[in-house]
Amino acid sequence: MRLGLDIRSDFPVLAQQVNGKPLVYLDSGATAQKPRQVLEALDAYYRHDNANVHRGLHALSMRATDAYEKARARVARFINAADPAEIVFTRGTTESINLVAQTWAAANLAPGDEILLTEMEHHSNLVPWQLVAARARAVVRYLPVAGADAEHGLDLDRLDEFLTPKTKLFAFTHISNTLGTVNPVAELCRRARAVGAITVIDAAQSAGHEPLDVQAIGCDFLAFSGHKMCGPTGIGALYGRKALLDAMPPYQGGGGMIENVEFSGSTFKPAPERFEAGTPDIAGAIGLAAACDYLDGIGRAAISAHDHHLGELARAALDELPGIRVLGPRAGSPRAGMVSFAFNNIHAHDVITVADQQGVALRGGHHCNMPLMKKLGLPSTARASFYLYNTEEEVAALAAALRKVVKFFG
Ligand code: 7TS
Repeated sequence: MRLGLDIRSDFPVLAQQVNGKPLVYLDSGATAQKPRQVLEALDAYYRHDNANVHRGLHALSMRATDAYEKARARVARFINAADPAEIVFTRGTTESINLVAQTWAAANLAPGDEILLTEMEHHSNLVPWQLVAARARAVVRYLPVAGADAEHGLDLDRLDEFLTPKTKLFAFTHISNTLGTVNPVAELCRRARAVGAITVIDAAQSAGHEPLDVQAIGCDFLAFSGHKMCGPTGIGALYGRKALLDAMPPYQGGGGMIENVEFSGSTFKPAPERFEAGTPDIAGAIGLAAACDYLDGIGRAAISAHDHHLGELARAALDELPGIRVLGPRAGSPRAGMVSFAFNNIHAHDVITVADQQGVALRGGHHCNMPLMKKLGLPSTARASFYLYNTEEEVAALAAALRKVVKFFG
């Protein structure tokens, strides 16, 4: 199976015109489109099996419970977790990271302890740590991104300066949603282990794009969102090593997470139920499992190669344009399937509006990376992000749309 054109018929939303032009959807970094296999799984669940889980003994409830727990096992397999109980269903990356911050970090941080992040973190892997650090009087430090004209990778030469025995937790993104940088996650986990720090990987941009094996990577926690990997919105997962999850206090209280409740107090189930208070997103979990099946049916190594190829092509095409600054790794260095760029004297919002008139969907703004954008001296950038359904022709359409931008404003 060839990616790009050959699989576009799986994605009904792509077969439309926008502003009189064929839709060129280059915003999968924000959210990915959904194949009919995922839409059908959602529809079938609601049509035939809808019931609450873990509660009823009737046939539909048992079917729903079985499908929900099978979805957990499917997600575990997707990232090669040793045990399905290491998968907590959440609303997505943001909630997964907040869960670790509110539970593991709150219970384990003492005044003066350090949390290490990097300068390329999305706000959802930054603000939760600031909140918990303020409460615990812990210190947040940031591993720098190498200077503006360098490769836009992490400054690994300085890692020893930042990752020390004071570091209790090191949280970092696998792929930067602004720069497209791919970080060496296994190496970062190994270095963190050497100083006794817990690791949290933000896999929002990588889970649906790269082969992921949490055991080989050696992380303690890993967070991702279903909607960025062809699954539904409102569902995601937190992977956590079982021993760590079982030692963490609950996140939210409610039905489904308790063992026994007295007026005087309650006891809690082990992980993962302990962290899933209330009725979960049952359909979402089933849809996420269908997305895992879909992506693994194609193969994430093939998806990754396809994305990277389009990212490289886009970078080369953009480099030809006058007055443009392209962020991220230089040609030849690992680059995920996305390119952020800024024109001198043309605001990103104008770029996106003109591109939209050509049917090309881009994202613009600070990409929830405000501190990084300030460091780079840019108020905003435009970003094209690619996925398995995009084609080389769409890279050409992007370049053509941007030539129009330059002509119009230049
Ligand atoms: N981490 C990274 C690296 C991300 O790119 C995003 C979302 C998140 C965390 C948060 O994921 P959520 O599903 O919990 O919202 N990034 C983007 C983006 O680049 N454009 O829109 C959302």
